[in-house]
Amino acid sequence: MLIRVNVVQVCDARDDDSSNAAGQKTVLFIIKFYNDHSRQKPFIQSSACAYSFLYISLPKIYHMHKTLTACLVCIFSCCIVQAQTGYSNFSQQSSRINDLAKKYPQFAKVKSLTKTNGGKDIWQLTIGTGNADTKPAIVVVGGVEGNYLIGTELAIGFAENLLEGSGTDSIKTLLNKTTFYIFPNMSPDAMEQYFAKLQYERQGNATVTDDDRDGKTNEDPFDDLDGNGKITWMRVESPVGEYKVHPDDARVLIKADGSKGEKGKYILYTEGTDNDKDGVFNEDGEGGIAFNKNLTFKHPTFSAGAGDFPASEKETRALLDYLFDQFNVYAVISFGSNNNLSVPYIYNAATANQPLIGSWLAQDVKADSMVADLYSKSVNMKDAPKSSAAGGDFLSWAYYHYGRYSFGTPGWWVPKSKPDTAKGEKAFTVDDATANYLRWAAQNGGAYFSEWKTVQHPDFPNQKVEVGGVDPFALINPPYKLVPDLVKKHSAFLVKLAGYQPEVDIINVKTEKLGALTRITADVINKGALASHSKLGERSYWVKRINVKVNTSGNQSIISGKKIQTLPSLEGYSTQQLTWLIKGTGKISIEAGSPTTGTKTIDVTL
Ligand SMILES: [Ca+2]
Ligand SMILES: [Ca+2]
Ligand SMILES: [Ca+2]
Ligand SMILES: [Ca+2]
Repeated sequence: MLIRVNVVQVCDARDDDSSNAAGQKTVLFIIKFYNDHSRQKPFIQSSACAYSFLYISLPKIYHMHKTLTACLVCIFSCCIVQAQTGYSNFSQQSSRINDLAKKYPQFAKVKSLTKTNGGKDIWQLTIGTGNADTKPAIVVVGGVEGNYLIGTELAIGFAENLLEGSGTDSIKTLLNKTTFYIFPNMSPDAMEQYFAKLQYERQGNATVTDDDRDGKTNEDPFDDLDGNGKITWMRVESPVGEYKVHPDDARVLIKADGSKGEKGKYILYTEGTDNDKDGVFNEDGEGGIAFNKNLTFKHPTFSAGAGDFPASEKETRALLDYLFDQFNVYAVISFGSNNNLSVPYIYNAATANQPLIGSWLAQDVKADSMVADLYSKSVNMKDAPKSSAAGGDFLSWAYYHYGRYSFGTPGWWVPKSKPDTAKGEKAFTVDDATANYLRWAAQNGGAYFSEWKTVQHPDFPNQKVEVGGVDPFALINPPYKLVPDLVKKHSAFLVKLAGYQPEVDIINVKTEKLGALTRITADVINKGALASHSKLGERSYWVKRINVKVNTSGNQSIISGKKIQTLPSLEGYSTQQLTWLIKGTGKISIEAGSPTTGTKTIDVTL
């Protein structure tokens, strides 16, 4: 807990303070209470409690300590303290999510989509106004992988930021136009391993699996050989080792390059023993099916963590069932290892034109680079690691099988460190992610690293075995103090992305009298930067096109032109001209719209 006391002003003695002699100076203090150093807003919600104004005359300032103490005791006794000093565990996440729905009932609704096999709720937050399901929508998904805690923080933090701003006109206008469906954590079973007694990076849920198909389940988990509560690495000295020490940092191992005549010294394993003596280490521990391997596009069937068939898991199934019913979704943002925001896709004609489309279509690649540009400007982070979707992943599903614009980012990565010349550091001779992390972390508050320590290992009785290395989670999750700023930047990005929303309008309406007939010409326009739907979506039943309808009545009839027609994907800021010949008199109406663009209706007098 941080208590901040601000001296606001030094002023003349208060008129009503009879104890102050005229001409004495008085100091006005404001006391604010913060959950921790990284939170930007005081946690005390009630304005009566949030600020305590103390007028203390200068001669009495020696009493200040006593007065402040009395005031603090008074405030503590009437407030509930919620400590938030690091990443939220599942129960804290659940409270944060449900609190939003309680605090902002006019904007936010929460429901549990399903429960995982581990008994944890998959929360859904819907943020919007009125009939939210009828407005164009953005989906935000966190916890795509259980070890990316930052993604869940970004998703919940976005909801919090958005709702905290819901009193402002700009956010009110946004929520009148756009709905956000937020699924903060798709991997709660796996994520809890961060908070468990034994900490290791886990992606699989609580479903029990036989990962190596030897007929036994969970028979060879990790083992904490050095007893530090974390699973790190284990290096075994061996003449046939593949790894050697990094030339610039002895704590780091890199692969020896045999083609350059380099010799390795170590075999590298994850920390543990071969419990079932099958020659493989830690091949089947707790942690079943990973959400990000359990989806339908290029499902990696038969690989560990993928599930026996796509969408085999309750959480996967529930999310897909829900989203397929939401025709109003035009973009899906996911926070996980797969990245097309800081490293946009490049068009590949050969794979894009295969019968089974294997890469983004040309028009959609353009949209990706436009949104990636917006992302880079919003978050201002460089040197993103390259990542490729491995199949069964959510980023691919949302584009190839759901037909929507799908954008993903890890949300954070270790920045490229610079050598500290004052300490005599030089640029690395070999680029390596771990060496870069250790240098960056040393300059930014300290590294999460366990020094290499020799252990007696039952599987290597006559060899030197050491346990150590970078701690789990450190390379992909920032120190928590950086989270609030990342949340702010990602929230700004999401709000700006909503500004790219496709929006249909009907303009340039002209009527010409041709005897008993009237020729009507009108432009259907997309006023948004994104197309009315993705180009790929044109092929999907689950994506609805812009529908243009002419409503006639009485003696009116349509002589030429279509009463109802659907338009192909209407590019951002583009128009399509339509024309009709109508017989009769009076008024007709023309309606154009789709779930992702909203609907516009105009009346035309014949
Ligand atoms: Ca097994
Ligand atoms: Ca085994
Ligand atoms: Ca350990
Ligand atoms: Ca084994």
